[in-house]
Amino acid sequence: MSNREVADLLAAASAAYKIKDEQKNKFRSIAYDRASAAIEHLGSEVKDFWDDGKLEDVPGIGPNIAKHLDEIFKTGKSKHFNKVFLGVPPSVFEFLKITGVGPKKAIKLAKELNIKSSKGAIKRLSKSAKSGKIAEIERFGEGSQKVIAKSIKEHEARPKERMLISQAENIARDVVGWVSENKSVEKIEVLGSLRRRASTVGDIDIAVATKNPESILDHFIEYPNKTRTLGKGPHKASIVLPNNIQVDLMATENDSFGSLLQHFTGSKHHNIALREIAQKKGLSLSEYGIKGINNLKFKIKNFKDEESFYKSLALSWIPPELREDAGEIEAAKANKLPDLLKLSDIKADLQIHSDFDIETSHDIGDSSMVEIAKKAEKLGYQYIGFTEHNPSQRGHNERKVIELIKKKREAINRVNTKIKIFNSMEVDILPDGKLAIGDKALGELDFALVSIHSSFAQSRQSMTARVLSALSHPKVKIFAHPTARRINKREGVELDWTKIFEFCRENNRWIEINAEPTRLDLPDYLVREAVKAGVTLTLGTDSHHVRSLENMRYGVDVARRGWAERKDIINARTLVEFEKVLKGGE
Ligand code: DGT
Ligand code: CA
Ligand code: CA
Ligand code: ZN
Repeated sequence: MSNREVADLLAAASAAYKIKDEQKNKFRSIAYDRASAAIEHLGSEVKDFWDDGKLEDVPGIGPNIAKHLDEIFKTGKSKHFNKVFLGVPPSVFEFLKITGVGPKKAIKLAKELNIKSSKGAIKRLSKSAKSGKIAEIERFGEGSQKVIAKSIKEHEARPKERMLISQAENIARDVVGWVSENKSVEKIEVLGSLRRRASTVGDIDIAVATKNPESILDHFIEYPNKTRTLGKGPHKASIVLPNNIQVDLMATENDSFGSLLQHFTGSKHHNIALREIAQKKGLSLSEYGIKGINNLKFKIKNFKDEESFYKSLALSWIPPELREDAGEIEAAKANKLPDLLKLSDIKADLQIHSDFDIETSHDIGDSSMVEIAKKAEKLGYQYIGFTEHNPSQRGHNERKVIELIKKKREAINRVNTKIKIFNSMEVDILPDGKLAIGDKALGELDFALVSIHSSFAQSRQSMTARVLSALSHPKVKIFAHPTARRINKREGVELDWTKIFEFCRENNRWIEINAEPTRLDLPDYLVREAVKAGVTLTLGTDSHHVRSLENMRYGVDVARRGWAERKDIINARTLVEFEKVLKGGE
């Protein structure tokens, strides 16, 4: 069960309590809401806490809720929750997804409109709004019906899947280009999760500084690729693009642009935490600035830039990647923010597949060693590793594998380049933890990457043993795309990260942040844990084409979101330093 699913379950339980007896269940439902928010907000998987027997360490989860979750994780079912939901029509939990519909309204809608099943519940609700049936319900009226109809439209417009950061970037670039054609744009920035460089993006948020918001918004909603306009007010408009991708645009005067930037960069949780700090100082925060809560004479304070905004709350400026309310505010207060890794720190790409025919059963790259080396020089790298997949097991005995590795080394030697090229290989971790090539063949490599490409569904325990066994070979230095997730396609494997991290730290193995936008693996929240555990990481683009070497920046984004500094990254070291570590010195 993912954090999202657990959080939804707890929120649904809270709603069910409210529906049954709000007065009597007041504190229960507060506890469930709190636990739901805590889990939604949690940096790591709640199931991992459970695996370690530490559910109660999650702030917001008390012994009672922990007991009920334990039953669910153990058996997949829960008597307790079944009882809580008993008598509440399943449609209610669908209705709760509509903005502005709380538990009371949801149950009333279900009863009065006689919609009980969750299947098609929202479609039927939408029909009722259209035929005027919602307005007829006591205490709803025309106004309420209109609001619900609008919220349903927004709900249905939401994309089913979140965008990859690379897709969101491309779309945002095009919209920014269009909006910038308007002469009254003074500044324009992309905000929200895209500015925080999150690995996936729900919708795109853009802010414009201008003296003429109206002209900007009028121009924005004429964006040629839009399918429809969701709404337009004096300072904000939203449009929808193909595939239900939403773009929000906010426009404001230049002298309050800093407040706007800060507010719509989020995250929501970061902003909520800041608001609490402001409240303690008797101030209130909004996208327009800061003002006194009880003092009407205290004029709203605008901020031209974010530095002055954060300074007014006695905080140092916080890099957007860290704004998740995961300790960054405390660190900013104490002036102890990390000195985050930068793209310019990267001196190598340690996962690249060239077109050298290694006779693998997996895919090979499209670009030649020469093209790739040239590109790497352009990127300012000092060294790279060619990491084609191992030769297929069928038809290659060890002697043949060794021949191929030697042939590849000769090909590398023929490349005329200033940079150092390592003869490496991405070797499959077989289901039993053995490697797909033998010891002697491994001995021919400068170092090996290992990764999981099959049997993803093993239990946490056997998967952990499998990976540790693979990492034990002395030539193996890198654990590549360690969760093996494919964003929106495949969940990651289950591993005991504490054990993996400990092994890697003790034995000088490096965990990869795979920079391919469909992977971004290790995920940011695990990067944070790895860094805390003192593990050294490596960045690789997993390029199969020379142009993908540019994807390194997405890996840097993930590293930064995981609070990684230059010292945490092996390929941020110079070639001399890297070779020293490779030979076993540190
Ligand atoms: P996304 O679009 O799901 O990838 O994530 P965001 O973070 O871009 O979220 P979005 O587009 O809903 O809102 C952009 C920012 O606006 C968000 O990060 C913080 C701010 N914001 C939105 N809703 C709220 C809210 O209810 N309270 C506060 N304090 N801030 C909000
Ligand atoms: Ca957004
Ligand atoms: Ca938005
Ligand atoms: Zn791979």
